[in-house]
Amino acid sequence: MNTNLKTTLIIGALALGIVLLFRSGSPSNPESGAGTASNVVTAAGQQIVTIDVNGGYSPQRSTVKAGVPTTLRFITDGSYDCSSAVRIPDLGISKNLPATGTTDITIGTLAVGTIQGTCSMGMYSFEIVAQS
Ligand SMILES: [Cu+2]
Repeated sequence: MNTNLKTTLIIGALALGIVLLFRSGSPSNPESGAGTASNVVTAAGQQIVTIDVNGGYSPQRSTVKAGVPTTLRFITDGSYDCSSAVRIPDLGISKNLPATGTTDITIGTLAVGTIQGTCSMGMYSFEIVAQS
């Protein structure tokens, strides 16, 4: 009985230690660091901007390079709110996204400046900032 209790305590302490080690290791993961990872990936001469759509747009601001072919990749996942109806008036874009899925919208090359996008009601917004 006494030995069992000791064993239980030791196993419990070890498990707690492993959990703490795991948790303290997480924030140093660069991909999960808030605000540090970019949502813009450049591959084969074009840049892909990934935007999560669900009750708004995340991130709200994306920074891209002007003059580089650009694709906006909207990710929906059970997004039944109006943010799934994307409007980018500056580019003449109006698109209804599926409730769940990946939708690429090719927008060509941007000039230096900021493009505004919104949901169909103008309630949620995002912007694409093109820099030289
Ligand atoms: Cu809306």
